[in-house]
Amino acid sequence: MKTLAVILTSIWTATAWAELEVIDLWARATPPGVSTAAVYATLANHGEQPVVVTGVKTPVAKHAHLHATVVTDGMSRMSQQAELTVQPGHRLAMAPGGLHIMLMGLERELRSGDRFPLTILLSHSSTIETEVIVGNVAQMSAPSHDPHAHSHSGHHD
Ligand SMILES: [Cu+2]
Repeated sequence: MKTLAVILTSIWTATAWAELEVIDLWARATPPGVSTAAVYATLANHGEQPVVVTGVKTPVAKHAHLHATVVTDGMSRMSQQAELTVQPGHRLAMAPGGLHIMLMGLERELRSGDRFPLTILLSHSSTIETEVIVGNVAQMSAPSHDPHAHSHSGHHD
């Protein structure tokens, strides 16, 4: 019975994070010389327990933080969030002007069409390996026929 209990525990641990779906993960392309970038995604919790995102990391940036954009006295500021909780059955949308993942100290320029890995850290030491696509929402839903097209329309904050 002891062995069975251990197996059940590890199955629960393995499936706990799988309940979090990461949808439409994308980053904004960066102009040359800019060392910060924002990453957006929608996190959907299909499980029955709250999922707590405690951090993010990626090889393309020295630091990656969870940020919220807050407007105080008409001034838009970003504040770092220690963690984000996605309640069971809920979706947490990260979007321009709101919650986002902030990359600081970029190791390279992010060009439209690039992909890079990003690890989402959850409580209980579990992680989700994801891949970020560089571009904008319009480009992602309707890929351009010309990969060298530099359309900057569709950016909106
Ligand atoms: Cu930010």
